[in-house]
Amino acid sequence: MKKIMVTGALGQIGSELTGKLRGLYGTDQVLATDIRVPESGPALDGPFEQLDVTDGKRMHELAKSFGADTIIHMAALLSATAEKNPLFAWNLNMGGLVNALETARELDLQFFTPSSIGAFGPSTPKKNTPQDTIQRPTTMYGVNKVSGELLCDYYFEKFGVDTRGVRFPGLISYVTPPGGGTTDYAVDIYYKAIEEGKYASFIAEGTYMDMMYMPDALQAIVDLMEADPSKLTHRNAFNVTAMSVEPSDFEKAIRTHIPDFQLNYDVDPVRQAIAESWPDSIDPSAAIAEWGFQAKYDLDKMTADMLEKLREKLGK
Ligand code: VAH
Repeated sequence: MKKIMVTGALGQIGSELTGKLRGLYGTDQVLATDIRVPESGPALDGPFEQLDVTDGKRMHELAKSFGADTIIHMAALLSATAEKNPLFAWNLNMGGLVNALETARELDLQFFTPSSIGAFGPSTPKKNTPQDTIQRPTTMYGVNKVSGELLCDYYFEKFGVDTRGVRFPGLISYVTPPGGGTTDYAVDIYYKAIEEGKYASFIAEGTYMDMMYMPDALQAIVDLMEADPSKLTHRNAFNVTAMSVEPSDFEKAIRTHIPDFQLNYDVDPVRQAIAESWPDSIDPSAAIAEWGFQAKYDLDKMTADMLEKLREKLGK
């Protein structure tokens, strides 16, 4: 991985991943692309091109002219947004993925795209969900993720494309507010704790989901992509997680910094139903064994860092 093209580089993961990759491999070694064109911001600190990932021809041309040896495909609609417009989500999520896989095949690129705990469904074992288990998701996002996992394995087996991926849990970050996710309550809660001292969660108390702090997610992508391929039994996609938490766990952690913080509930039935269809906790042992996955942030360490960084960002 030396010359990397990133799609979805203005998204929640892509925006921070671009900066991390440029720090590791060199600013001019990372081409950031997104359908939006920023007027300013870190994406413009290095090569940037506008790209709609449903335009396969342009994607191929950009990767070729940049001289990429790797494509990291991050552009996709998240779970709640996808449920509002499922056919559009299918066309964007799957059309973009096929274009990225075809670009990787045609130009012999290493390939990464994330799957998600959303790739599991109600019939999946909910606790300590195994790496290999039943996957019958009940959301369009989940259907996209399972289809994507299978397609990425197919491109590895059939065409020898070096595809790799992880099943991300909910990701928490202070840089780019997420949009359209079911786990976004876990980001919103920190902003509102600082701004208002209270938060009404759209996910019900007692609803466990896996979560991870963004620095651990970014390191997982780099570690997997740099891993010795002979050690990989799995490829698409490894379970990774740092914690299994529910809203009141965040309340307790935030109160150690903001004692008067109040958590209330205003449950969104759509996102609650999505959350209830996902595992409570997943088993990351394959990622640990095959490429040394290791999360460094637990809930308390993440909370301290999130609140510190958000206070700086919000000027509070
Ligand atoms: C979502 N943040 O909520 C994403 C993620 C596991 C959740 O896929 O849709």
